[in-house]
Parts: sequence; C-alpha cells; structure tokens
Amino acid sequence: MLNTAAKTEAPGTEQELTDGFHLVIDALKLNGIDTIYGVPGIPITDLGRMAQAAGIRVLSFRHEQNAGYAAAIAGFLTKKPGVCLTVSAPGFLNGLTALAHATTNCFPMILVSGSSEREIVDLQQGDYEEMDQLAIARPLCKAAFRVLHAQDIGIGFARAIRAAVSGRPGGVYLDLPAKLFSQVMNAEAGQNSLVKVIDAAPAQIPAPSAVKRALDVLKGAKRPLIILGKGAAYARADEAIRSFVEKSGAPFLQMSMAKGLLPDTHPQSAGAARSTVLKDADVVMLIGARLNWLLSHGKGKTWGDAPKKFIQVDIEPKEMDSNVEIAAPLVGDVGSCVSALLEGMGGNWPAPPADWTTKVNAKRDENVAKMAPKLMSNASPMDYHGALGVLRTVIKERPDAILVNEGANTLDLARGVIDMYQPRKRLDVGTWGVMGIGMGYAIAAAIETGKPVLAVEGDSAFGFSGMEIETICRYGLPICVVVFNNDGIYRGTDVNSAGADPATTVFVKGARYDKMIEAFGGVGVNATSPDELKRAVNAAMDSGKPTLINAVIDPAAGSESGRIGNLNPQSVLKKK
Ligand code: ADP
Ligand code: TPW
Ligand code: MG
Repeated sequence: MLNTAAKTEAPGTEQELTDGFHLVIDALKLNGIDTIYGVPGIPITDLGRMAQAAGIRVLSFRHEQNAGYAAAIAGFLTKKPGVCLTVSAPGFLNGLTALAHATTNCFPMILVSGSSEREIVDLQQGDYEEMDQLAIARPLCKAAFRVLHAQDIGIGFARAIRAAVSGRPGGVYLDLPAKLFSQVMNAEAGQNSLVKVIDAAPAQIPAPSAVKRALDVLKGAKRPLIILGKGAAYARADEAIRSFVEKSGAPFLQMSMAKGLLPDTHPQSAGAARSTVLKDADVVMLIGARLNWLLSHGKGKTWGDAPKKFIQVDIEPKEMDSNVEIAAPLVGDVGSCVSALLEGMGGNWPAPPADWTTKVNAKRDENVAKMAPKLMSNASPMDYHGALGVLRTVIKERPDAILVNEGANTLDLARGVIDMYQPRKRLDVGTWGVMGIGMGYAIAAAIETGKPVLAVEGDSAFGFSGMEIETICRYGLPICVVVFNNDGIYRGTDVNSAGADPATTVFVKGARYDKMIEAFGGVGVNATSPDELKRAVNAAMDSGKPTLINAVIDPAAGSESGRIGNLNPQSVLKKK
C-alpha cells in the first residue's frame, strides 16, 4: 500500500501523486525490509524521516562504516539484505568498506546511497559531494545499479534484493541521485511499478550423481573430518546439519562464526584437537567453508603429510578447486545438499574406525584439561585466560545471548575459550579479520534478535567504532561491552627506542574506557579482577542496561598478532 499521496491543484485534473521518496519506502516495505541503518544528510535526510514515519525502523549511527557493518551482519542474521543508507561521496565512501566486507563474507547487504547529479558528475563540474559512486562501488560488490527515473525504483530494488540474496550472497550497491527523490508520478502507476520479489533465493538442488560421489568418498574414509563454516550457519539448516554430522559419526570442526551450529561441547566436536584432525584426516568435508587463509589454503604444514581427499558443499560452483583439488564437489544450497546427503545415507551408515575417533577424543580431552586451570586464574591484573574464564561461564549460563568479538589476542583466545551452544550466536571479524565491526554488529544483533549482546573487544578494536556507544545508549540497547584493556595493540609494553613519541602499538596507559559510556548515561565499570568482571557482566546481562566494562588486562600478557604471528613479516635488519 502507498503510504501517502498528494493531489494536483488544477480542478478537474485531480490525480493522486507519489514521488521518489515514497516509492523507495514502498519498495522496501513491499519486500519486508523493515530496518535501515545509516547516517542522515543531503540528499537522504527526508528519506530517513519519512521511512521512520512510515513504520520502518531507522537506526541513525555516528559513522557510516558502523551502520554498514550493522547492515552486513543483519543480512547474515536474517537472510534478508541488510540496508545501509548513506549520503553522497564521503558518506558513501565511509559505507563502502562495509559493503566490500559483506561481499567478502557472503552476507547479503544493500548499500543505498544518495548521489549528486549525473549531468554534473559526468562533466566533472564540481557538484556538491561530487563522485562517480557507481563506478567506484562496482568492483567491490556483487552488483551495482543506478535508478534515474521514479518509475524504475521498483525494478531497481527488486534487482538489488535478488542480487544480494540469491546464489552466493553478497553486497549490492544502489545509487539514487538526489533528483530521483522529488520526481513525481501518478500514484497508481507508481504502485504498479513496484515489484515484490518472489522466491529471491531459490533452493539450489544438487545433482544426485554429485550426492552419491560425495557419499562414496565419505564412506571410504578411515579418518573423516567435517568442517562447518559460516555459510552453513547462514543457511539455517540447523537440524539437518546436526543429524548429518551425528549420523556420519565423524569428528567436526566449526569455523569461528559457525561455532554453536552444534554445541562446542558435543561429543564429536574436535575443536580442541584442531591441529591433530587437520594433519591426520584422510577425507575432509567442507560445508559452507572456503579453503582460504583461515584453513591454510588446504595445504602445507597445517595439513600434514597424510594424503587427503576433499568433499566440498557450496552454493558457488567457482569455489571448487580454488586452492586444492576437490574430489567430490557438491554444488547447491547447504539445506538441500545436507538433506540429500542424509537421505542417501540410508538407515545404517557405518561409524568411522574407532581408532580414529578415540585418538581425536583423547587429544581433545587432554587439551581441554590443560586449559582448565588457566581459566580459573583469579590473578589481578587479569591475564586473558582469567578474564575469558569468566565470560565463558556467562555464555554457558545464557546460551541465547549473542557474542560479538574482535581484537587480536582478545579474538583468538576468546574464540578458543568461549564455547557456543546455539547457531549464529558468535559474530566476529570474519574473512578479512577486520577491526571495527564491534559496535555495528552489537547494535544490529540487539535490534534484529532482541537478545542480550556481549561484545568482547580488544582496546584497539573497540576504538574503531567506540563512538557508537552513544548510539547504544540513545536506543537503550541491551549491550554489554567488555574492553580488554591491555594498553595497546597486542601488548601495552612496546617502547620507542629512538625518541619521545610513544611506540606505534601502545595507547594511553591506564585508560578508563568505562568513563566514555557514562557521558551518555550508560553504566561504566572498571574491573581489575575476574571476580569484579563476573559481577559486572552478570549485572549488565541481567539488567539489559547499556554497559561498558573496562577490564584491566596485564599489558605484557598478549603476543604479537595474537595467534596469527606467522603471517606477520618482520625485518631481519631492524634495530633491536
Ligand atoms: P568460514 O569463514 O566460516 O570458513 P567462508 O565465508 O569462508 O566461511 O565460506 C562460506 C561459504 O559458504 C562461501 O563459499 C559461500 O559461497 C557459501 N555459502 C553461503 N551461503 C550458502 C548456502 N546457503 N548454501 C551453500 N553455501 C553457501
Ligand atoms: C581495519 C590490524 C589486527 S588486530 C589489531 C589491529 C590494529 C588490534 C589488536 O589489538 P587489540 O587486541 O584489539 O587491543 P589485543 O587483545 O591483541 O591487544 N585495521 C583494520 N583491521 C585490522 N585487522 C588491522 C587494522 C589489526
Ligand atoms: Mg589490546
């Protein structure tokens, strides 16, 4: 339904009118898009106001990058494109990082940006915020469109939505020049021009021969391993995945954002025996996970000498053989593929050889036992394990809370320590290992799910989006931010041997991030011991009040680059 219409003045020629603003709002509503993340300004200020008045939730951020990250993760959480709305040139560029991030991570998102006038931009005559945005966005997203005429708004949004969610999901750019918004047209014609996208992400059924091939390879395994990635979490085929993994009897690993698809405490989980299973497995089945840097490209030392066969389930055919030969490619959506596999397995699927599962379980139990005492440490200042031991219990007691996580040591150690129990509850830096997703993700997670959010942030990581704590307070969101404050990037102990300036990796010593949130009426707590941290986090999670806890971590506790120091080139010539 059109949300408003105007009437022409001339008597006798009265007709209902609509305009670009209303058609954009109507197109979104018609397609069930009920939330927009953005920053207002020319030419989209009125669009935000009118969308809000029309019942769309419009979340106004302090910086477009954070609004963009919010839209990206909203896409992951809902399987609908998350929408980010920005102003021209600088606002657009601020949102672009998030659009590229969404594309890289296979999250459906649409960056809708106002832009300056085509005629002036193309002649480079210096318009207000002039930029050829479409050309700049195109290489960073799945598809990019511009709408010049009000009667094409419906088609423009339909194309954007379909491009974002069909096949491998990703980011889409939609360019709306300022003039479009005030273009007027007949209301009925306008309504008829809108398109409700039908079956936007159709099931992609795998070929029966490919299903059989995959099962044959899996059946032949002596040491099978299943790896679940965030594509599997996105697919929302939770029950089928769990049944498949359990029926296979194979040990499984869950990539960072897939954690919780099956509980990390599941008897087949090999999370704590990661290096062993990667080295020794003879058949590896990837489900919605790419063999990129996060899995050492499927080769090299991490994967050991034992020859391996790979089975890969993915919606993107071009993903197959991208790094190593895939013996059994299974192209289709995870839900359809896993259901077909389950059906093909029949009633009695043979369990994997017991010597393999026994070995994996023994290694896992040994590593878990080794870690246990570290998590009980009550040392002050805290080390990572002492602080994370507390947060691990918080999530165990509140398995439906959402965990947002970024940093280096703060990320890598939290990933290993904090068990997840439910799907899509762990949101983090993703494929790029990008810093800055924290507050945008936390805000979208609270808005889209209504669940309490715990954001575990390195002090550097937090700084990239820290101003959004005002946004959190303004909307009164149930978000508890814990800043792991070790005075810097990786560690707080570096010194500059050559002069008075601080070393490049350190921040103000003893900074009190908790005071920042107090400026906006939120709850700030300084926690110096695991006990204090536990009390503060529990209180925040129970009250739902916006809270920021400054968790004081030993500045010497972290290691350079966290767990990926091997990727960090160092000069052999540098002066000590
Ligand atoms: P992780 O970082 O968790 O290892 P990746 O982002 O590398 O995961 O891989 C996710 C993969 O999942 C991508 O290759 C993407 O094409 C695929 N994918 C996304 N959604 C689906 C889906 N519904 N069905 C099948 N594959 C999907
Ligand atoms: C957009 C490089 C990787 S990790 C990190 C930076 C700056 C911060 C690590 O310090 P933090 O965590 O958060 O305090 P901790 O516990 O180890 O002390 N810019 C972007 N993305 C990345 N990944 C970087 C820089 C980086
Ligand atoms: Mg730090």
